Amino acid sequence: MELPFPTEGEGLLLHHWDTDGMSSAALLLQAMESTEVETFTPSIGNYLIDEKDQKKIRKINPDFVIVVDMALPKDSIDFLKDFGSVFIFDHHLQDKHDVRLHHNPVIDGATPKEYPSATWVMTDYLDRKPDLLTILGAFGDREEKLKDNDVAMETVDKVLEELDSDFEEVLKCVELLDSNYKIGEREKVTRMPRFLSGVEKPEGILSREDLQENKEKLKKAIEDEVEGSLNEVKEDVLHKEMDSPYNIISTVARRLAWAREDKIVIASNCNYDPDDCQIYIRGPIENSEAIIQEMKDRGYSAGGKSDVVGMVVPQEDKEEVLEDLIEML
Ligand SMILES: [Mn+2]
Repeated sequence: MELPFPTEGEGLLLHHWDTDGMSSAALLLQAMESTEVETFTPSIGNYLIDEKDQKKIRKINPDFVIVVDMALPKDSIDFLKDFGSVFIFDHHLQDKHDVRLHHNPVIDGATPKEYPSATWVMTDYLDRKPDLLTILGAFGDREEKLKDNDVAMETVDKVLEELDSDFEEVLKCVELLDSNYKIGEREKVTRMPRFLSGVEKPEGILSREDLQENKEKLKKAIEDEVEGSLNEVKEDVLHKEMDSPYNIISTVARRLAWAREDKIVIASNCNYDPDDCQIYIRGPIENSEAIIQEMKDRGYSAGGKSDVVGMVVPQEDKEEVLEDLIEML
C-alpha cells in the first residue's frame, strides 16, 4: 500500500516502551523498509517529551516524526511539529491533534474492543494479515483480560493456530519484552522494534537469554518488595516504602492490594529515578479523579483509573505529597 510518509530524509519513530509500542513500531519498520528511520522512546515513565528528551531529538534533527501507541500532550506534539510533518497512530482516548495524520479509530468512534492495541490499529491501517506482532500488542495491553474480548479472540485464535502456539506462550513473550522497561533498559527498548521486525515466531523472543535474565532479576526484586514490611498509616490504608532500581512499582502495588481486597495500598519508590519519586495507589479509591486532578494541578505527571492512581513527583516533594494523599484517601 501507499504510505503517507515522506520517502526522502530521516524519520523519527517515537514509540511507547511497552510490548504494544515496540511491536507497533516493528510493524511500521517492516512497511517502511526503504526509508531511514530512527526509533526512540521517551524517558521511561514519561508520557511527554521533557527537556532532556527534547535535547536528544534536536540532536537527531529528524525530517518527519511518527508517534505510535502514545497519547502525548499538545505541547509535546507542538515541539515535534517544528521538525516537519507529524503522523500519529494510536488507540488511546485522546484529543485529536492538528497534525499531518492522526489515525486513531477509537477517537473516531470505534470501540476499544474492536481495537485492543496499537498493533491492531497498525495491522488494519497497513492492510496486513494479522500475525505474531499484531497479537503481541493486544496480549501486552490486555493480558488475561484479552480472553473476554470475543471479537479479538477470533483473530488471536487464528494466528495462534498458524504459529502452532498458545495463549500462555505469547504471554511469556510479553513478560520478556516488558522486562526491558521494567529493568530500565531504555537503549534496549529502542532497539527492540528493529529486532521484532525480523521475528516471526514466539521462539525468536523466548530464546533471548538477556531477556530471560531480566525476568529472573525482576521476579526476585518483586518478591523481596512484596514480602517486606508494610505500614498501616490510616484505617484501611497501607504504605509500602520501596527501594528498587527497577520500574516495578505497579506490579508491587497490585500484588499487595489484591492480597488485601478492602485495603488501599500506597507504594512509593525513590530509587528508580535519580531525581524523582514514583507513587502508586491501588485499591478501592473513591476519589481517584479528584486526586489525579489535584496532582496535575500541582504540575506533576499523574494518571490512572478508578482503582489505580500513579504519579511522579520530585524527591523533595515526596513527604508532603504522601501526607496529603493519605489525608485525601
Ligand atoms: Mn497500547
